[in-house]
Amino acid sequence: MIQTVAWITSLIFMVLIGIVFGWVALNSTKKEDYQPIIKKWYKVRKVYGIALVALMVIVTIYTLRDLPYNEPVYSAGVEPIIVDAEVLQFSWNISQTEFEVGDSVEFRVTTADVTHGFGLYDPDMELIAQTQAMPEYTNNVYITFDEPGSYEILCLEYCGLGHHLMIATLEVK
Ligand SMILES: [Cu+2]
Repeated sequence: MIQTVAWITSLIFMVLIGIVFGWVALNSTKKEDYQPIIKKWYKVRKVYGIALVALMVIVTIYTLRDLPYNEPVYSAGVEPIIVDAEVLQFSWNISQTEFEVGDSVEFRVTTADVTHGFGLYDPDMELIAQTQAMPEYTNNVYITFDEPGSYEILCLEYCGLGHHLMIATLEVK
């Protein structure tokens, strides 16, 4: 959803900028007294600048208030199932791989050797959660399974020759 909005917004702004550039190019050969035009457009620029700063402040406040992003996505009071996910070149060691729809899970991700990437994919192979698997450090990933099927965990960081073999499957019934 947010990607679609960003994509459409970018497209609209690209078209607008294109129109302005075209307009300037087409009108650049006309000889005119520029003083009144300059005055008028300086005013427009000032209003545009202030509006842009105001918009940036609002968007910044709105998007930063959810920080830190790594908060549990399930409601408060829910006891998650703790799942240890330890990585080792080139396999996953997941303490539990079968779940039920509605289960809230907290993955505790770490690695016994080099850095890996923990990427959780839903049955449509869309990435729904990810974190870094780091030596001597545990990163938590929170997820609620709301759809049955086979979920896959893939390594998102190239970690050696067997990197592509690092696939673990979770079953959600
Ligand atoms: Cu890896």
